[in-house]
Amino acid sequence: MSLKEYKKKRDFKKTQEPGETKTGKKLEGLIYVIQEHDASHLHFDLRLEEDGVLKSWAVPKSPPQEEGIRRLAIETEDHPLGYEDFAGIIPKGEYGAGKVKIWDRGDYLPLETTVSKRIMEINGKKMNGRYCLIRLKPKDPKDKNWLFFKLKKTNRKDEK
Ligand SMILES: [Mn+2]
Repeated sequence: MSLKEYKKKRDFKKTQEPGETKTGKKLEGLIYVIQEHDASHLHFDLRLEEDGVLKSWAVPKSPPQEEGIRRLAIETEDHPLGYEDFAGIIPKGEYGAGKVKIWDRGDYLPLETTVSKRIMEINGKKMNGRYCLIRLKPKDPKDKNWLFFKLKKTNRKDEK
């Protein structure tokens, strides 16, 4: 987990994005946020707190609010904690230039975490329930393409 790539891509004299991990008040759960990013292509940046950074995926289409919708999610560089509060304009000419809005936020509970798979309970306003992120080629940890979808609600009787 490193912010090297994140820092290399940005000029913090020009962009308002945070340069460092913001320390201070910590929310109860692990951070979950989706930022709508109107860059060269409109996309949605899913970020999940993990090991002191925000793991990040860019979702080119609207996030899967219902079961049965599968979205491509492209793994991107780790972002610093505190980035979940960022909304604003990244200036022209800078990396990711365009408008960033917070689309949804809340917290999440990891249920299963492996190199190529995440199952979690997301508690947001727009996204709620169990979700899965799975690498398209699970045997290739360098592959950046993941699938993101909502899992079926489990009935209590199935959990026995
Ligand atoms: Mn983005």
